[in-house]
Amino acid sequence: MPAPEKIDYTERIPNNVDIAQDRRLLRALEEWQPRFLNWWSEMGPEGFQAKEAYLRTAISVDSKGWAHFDWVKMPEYRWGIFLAEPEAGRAVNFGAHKGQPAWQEVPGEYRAVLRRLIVTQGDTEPASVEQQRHLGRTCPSLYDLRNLFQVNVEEGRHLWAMVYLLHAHFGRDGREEAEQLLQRRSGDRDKPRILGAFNEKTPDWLAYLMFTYFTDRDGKYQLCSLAESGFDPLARTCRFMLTEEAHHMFVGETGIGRVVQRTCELMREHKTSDPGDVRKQGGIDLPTLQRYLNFHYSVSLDLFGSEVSTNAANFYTFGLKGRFEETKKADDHLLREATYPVTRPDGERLVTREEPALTALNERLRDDYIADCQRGVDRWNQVIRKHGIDAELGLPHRGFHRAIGAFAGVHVTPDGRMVGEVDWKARRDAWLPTREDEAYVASLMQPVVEPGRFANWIAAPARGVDGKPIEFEYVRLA
Ligand code: BYC
Repeated sequence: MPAPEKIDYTERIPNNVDIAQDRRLLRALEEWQPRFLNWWSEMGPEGFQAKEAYLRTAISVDSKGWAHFDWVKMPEYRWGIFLAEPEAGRAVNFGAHKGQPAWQEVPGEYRAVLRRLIVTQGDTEPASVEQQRHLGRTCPSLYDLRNLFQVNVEEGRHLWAMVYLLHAHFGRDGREEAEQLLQRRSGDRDKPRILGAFNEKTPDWLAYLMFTYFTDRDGKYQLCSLAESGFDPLARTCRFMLTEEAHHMFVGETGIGRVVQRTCELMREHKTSDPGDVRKQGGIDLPTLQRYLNFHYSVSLDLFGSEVSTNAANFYTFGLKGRFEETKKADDHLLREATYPVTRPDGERLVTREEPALTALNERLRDDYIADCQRGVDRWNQVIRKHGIDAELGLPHRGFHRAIGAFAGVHVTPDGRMVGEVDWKARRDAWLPTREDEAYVASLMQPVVEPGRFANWIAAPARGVDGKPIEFEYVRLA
């Protein structure tokens, strides 16, 4: 039997949970595997399945060097099942079962709720691969192409992570849900993905970089909350997924940073602050960047659910989904008496009121997320300042362009004023990407595949991957 932190690659399905011991589970997963591969060949990166990419694979789940880099054709990537090491004596750390030993099996009374949470999480993973499948054809460099493929194979692995839980712990229902995860399609009218942002298009690389910054960051906060779960297999799965998620957000933060840098270089070189001039030079002007940011941030805010949610209160009280850094918080971890401030529209105004902390848990997580988003924006603004340019990017108000929760159906400006339909329509194009912006950005999406070269609209990264030079041939296209 392998040491728990080691991953066994001699198995058909690499894993560190000794699935071979459970014949039924092994058989179920081995039946699902070819269906996953069919889905991957149909919906995974278009046009690159036979190419070798320099990708990282997990070899061990301990903190020291879990990654191994090698040349891989994506369909041969060793997708598998990796859970973080078990924590001896782990307990349920919050909610009504606080203090009881963490569950190794699904508590019968929470079966349906837990399944729903796992399915919702699982559904986002293949969705993002579907959204990004066409991007390879317009990559700004081989470095970026490689990072895209790394993100895609890891989202595929995250699907495996949730499918393992469904198969191992939810019997026949779980197997049916695992099948449905391969049947739904991002943006499909009849069989859409579950959450809003995962049915939006990712039409170009700017949208993709915004997605990896803002939407993958929702992933981080949701996974952190699920990593606190009293259902131990879910907690351990999410803890390992978070190590992979960090790379996706790195791609977004440094990617947008490089776009900002290139824009500033063009502005300086051509002594201009006129967006039209930046476009003439083939760059992405700051107002367009701000509009893309506004869109991706607002659809990602929606992913946290309603401000006041009894679902969220139940997830917490049942011990299934905690707060961000639950165990670091110094309170009773029950939240029966506590309150939390929530801002919502009330008539013509936005009003902040104390709400029961339990029902305000989605909003609290959204607040943690907003503070984290701001940190990256601050870093992008430093790049702008370093170029001596008097401009700033900013996060719009939380109520801006929302479709879920209390702000759905009202209009809030980026600076947080409630306005009517007429004002909204008159200003919409200043705040959200227009058809014309999208057409312009699309016109920039010409593939650059010569090692070490980058499209004109994005700067080179500070360093390459795995200590390799920037001009390394990260994907072998020949
Ligand atoms: N779109 O009480 P409410 C990631 C539904 S991203 C459509 O407001 P609740 C990744 C909701 O399902 C992280 N529907 O919300 C990133 C509910 O329906 P039911 C993904 C929505 O339940 C990049 C109803 O509205 N993980 O990993 O407290 C690349 C009322 O719900 C939306 C998770 O989301 C929406 N935006 O919270 C790859 C974690 N929002 O049940 C991957 C698991 C709400 O009444 N999911 N609804 O039919 C959850 O924790 C919760 O389901 C949510 C919603 C936070 C999403």
